[in-house]
Amino acid sequence: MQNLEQILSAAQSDFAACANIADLEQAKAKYLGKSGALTEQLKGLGKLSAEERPTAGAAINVVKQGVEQALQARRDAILDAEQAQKLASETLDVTLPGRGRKQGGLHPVTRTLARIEHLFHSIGFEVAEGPEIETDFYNFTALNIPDDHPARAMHDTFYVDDQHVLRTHTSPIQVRYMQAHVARHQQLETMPDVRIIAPGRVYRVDSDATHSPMFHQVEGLWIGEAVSFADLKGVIADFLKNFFETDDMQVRFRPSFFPFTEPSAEIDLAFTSGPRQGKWLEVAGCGMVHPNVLGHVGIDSEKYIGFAFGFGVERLAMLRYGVSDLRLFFENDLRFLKQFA
Ligand code: 2NL
Repeated sequence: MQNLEQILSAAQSDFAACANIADLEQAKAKYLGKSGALTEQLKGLGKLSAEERPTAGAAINVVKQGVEQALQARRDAILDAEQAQKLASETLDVTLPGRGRKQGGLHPVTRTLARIEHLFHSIGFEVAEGPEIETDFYNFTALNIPDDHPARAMHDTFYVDDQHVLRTHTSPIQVRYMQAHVARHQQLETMPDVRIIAPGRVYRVDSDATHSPMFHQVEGLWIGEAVSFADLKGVIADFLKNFFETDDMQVRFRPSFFPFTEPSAEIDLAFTSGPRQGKWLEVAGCGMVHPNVLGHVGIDSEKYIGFAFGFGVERLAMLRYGVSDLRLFFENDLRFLKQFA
């Protein structure tokens, strides 16, 4: 029979040599398992006489308790060490200063769009939207732009396929709106005015210091039974003075040509005070909607008349914020963009 003292000290040194719980469970089986050293000792009791048995049994139990104690102590030590290592590797220094909250901001073109929409909305214009991929009909034909017009040529227009283009202006939004408006009110004797602006991205094959292949436009449209060029002048002058926050401004309408308006004009403004005083700046195009355009959407041009205009949003943003290069809007340099946040 193996010496009980030896079993205890062997167990203690075996347990001490275990570095993790799995090893420890293996070592435990050597002593307390089904054929472990102590289990064998207990089995051996049967061979002893009735007088010897109690003393021997008690001695085995003392050692068994010692082994279990050593096992639990080692188990606790291993778990403590694992916990300590985990804490050390996941150190969190709660005394570090906070990183702060980074505040985002709106792009200057987005801010300008919002400002334009707000101002027109305040005088009763609805904001309309439409697809950026348009059909040839909505982008050109409905706008009285003939098949051989240079704007249709490959070098100006991004073609998606034979019949689809990336819209070159936001006019198709207005064409779609007028069609739907006519359909909505066709059973009525007289239809309500169309009074909308059409903001959005537009695309042209053009890229240099003053042209970007994608830019933004806001077009506007007012159709009714007696909408005149005088109304156009009033709406535009009022808008420009509010947009630039000054009454010190002259606005002039310079004769021009567009296929979709007749007569047509370029809109120029000049500040009459401040550093930019006296210099005429071109800001938009406009005119009375061409009868052929009204005809394409089923509006009787003998009964209804109105005006349309188109602004370049980047152009307005450059003038309002004093930005000298269009490309700054598209490079996304945060040093530039942060100035508008
Ligand atoms: C420009 C010129 C303009 C329009 C846009 C328009 C829209 C419809 C009917 C008639 Cl649905 N006209 N839009 C009219 C005149 C000028 O924009 O140079 N914009 C930057």
